[in-house]
Amino acid sequence: MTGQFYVTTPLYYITDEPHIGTAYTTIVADVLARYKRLLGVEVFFVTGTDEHGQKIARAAAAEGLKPRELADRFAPKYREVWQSLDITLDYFIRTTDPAHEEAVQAFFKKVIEQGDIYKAKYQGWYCNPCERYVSEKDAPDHVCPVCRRPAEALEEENYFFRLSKYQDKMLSHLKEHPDFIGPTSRYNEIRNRVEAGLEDISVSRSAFDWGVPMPDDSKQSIWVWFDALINYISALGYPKKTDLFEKFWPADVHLIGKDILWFHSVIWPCMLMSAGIALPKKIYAHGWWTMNADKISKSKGNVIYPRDVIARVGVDGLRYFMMREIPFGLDGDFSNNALLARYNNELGNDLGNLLLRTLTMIEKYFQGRLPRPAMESSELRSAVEGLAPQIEKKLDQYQFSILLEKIWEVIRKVNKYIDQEKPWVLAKSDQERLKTVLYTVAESLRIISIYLGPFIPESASKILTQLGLPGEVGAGQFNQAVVWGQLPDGCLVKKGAPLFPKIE
Ligand code: ME8
Repeated sequence: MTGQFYVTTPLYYITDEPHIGTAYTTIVADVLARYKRLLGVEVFFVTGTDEHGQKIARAAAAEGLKPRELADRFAPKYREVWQSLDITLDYFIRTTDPAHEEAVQAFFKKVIEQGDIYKAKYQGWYCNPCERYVSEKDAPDHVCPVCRRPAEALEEENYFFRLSKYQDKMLSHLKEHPDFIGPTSRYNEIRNRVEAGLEDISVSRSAFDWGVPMPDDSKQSIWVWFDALINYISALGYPKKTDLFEKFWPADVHLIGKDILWFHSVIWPCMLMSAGIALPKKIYAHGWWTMNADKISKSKGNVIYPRDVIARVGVDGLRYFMMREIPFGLDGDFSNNALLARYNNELGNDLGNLLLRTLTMIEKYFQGRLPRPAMESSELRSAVEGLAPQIEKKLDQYQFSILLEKIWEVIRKVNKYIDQEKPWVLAKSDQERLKTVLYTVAESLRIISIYLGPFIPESASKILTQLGLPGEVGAGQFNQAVVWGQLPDGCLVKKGAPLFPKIE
């Protein structure tokens, strides 16, 4: 193993089961985690559920349930859906886990010890769906600047966190680490806001008790965001000095949606500075999946559930579409036409049919046993080999859609090679050349399926088994597995059902 990689998703609110928006962040994290493991990096991948706060308390009351009952209904749904999407998470955390609640209190005590907590009156506005305080300055119209819903008037005696104390330190950190926030447009946005000044924030609520109690004041509960952010270290065992913590903190990347960037890129780092803990290396904020330009979210009533998409295009159809359709960082529409076009054309025609026709020819011309010709180089071989060094680079730049585009350029080259070489003509005229051509195609497919494994794991594994190989490439095996020429002589292929049957 070389190196470590700690990747997290937000902890999702348990007011509903996962939808394609929350699935998106989780799939991206999974793609990264799978690639890093293949490259021999030791990975810790954490996701989970955010279960405290007024939003959950109200959602539970609306259903005649206790908040805990609502949480217990939906938290297992998250696990189930992640499993159905082939998510290879290492740890699932719930903010109601006793160990997490203890970690929150321990962290809060540390911040108190630094003199960073004081009691004062909060008089202002609060957005319940976002669980955020909305200041008069940011929203003179009292409409939440993020979700555009009316905020509620709030007047409470609360505990405040001295965010303002960390303004200079935060700004220096941003200046010294231009890669701290991605994409760059978001970095600039946050830097401008920090330059404009940080104000202290209320970090407790007194109006309801569904939260972690404040140390030494059980009438107040800790604000749900202050509580939930701490998961990124409690998942590693904080406040205990565990091996996991030593190994994986600071996190390599917190993957989030752009709606919650401020919490992650300013509030969380300032909390960590106060507690004397190192800052995460990177926060990457992606865009929103929209429907007719409206953000997909439960409260907008335009939710799409993964299972409904899976029923049509399969798990890999969904994973591929989400990773390919929009450049990471930007918004994009989840359109049915685009989904079907990518499924039928790219997965079905370009890749699925390529496998099918290759195996059909190997069965027809060589009774299914692919002979290995003398190794020769070709333009196609160079194109396939040329992708390998780009993978890590594009991943580290979060350019998933560009990477897939590049892989597809090569897949199209394989198809073109077959059309140009015409194995059906060679079968009558040149057996030696036929061997070389079919081996070149099959070997290209083998290597391409390894490149695609993290994106479409089930299908990639099926390609390998249909080529007569073990379906898995082990951790750390990537560089060795993509070396050209490893399909053995006489390899017995096993044609299966089409990988991506056409959808009308
Ligand atoms: O914000 N498009 O939880 P949440 C893309 N509990 N991504 C989307 C999306 C969409 N339409 N809708 C949701 C919370 N997401 C807090 C987080 S973390 C310590 C606490 C994704 O259930 C995106 O990653 O509202 C967004 O940041 C997250 O779901 C919000 O999930």
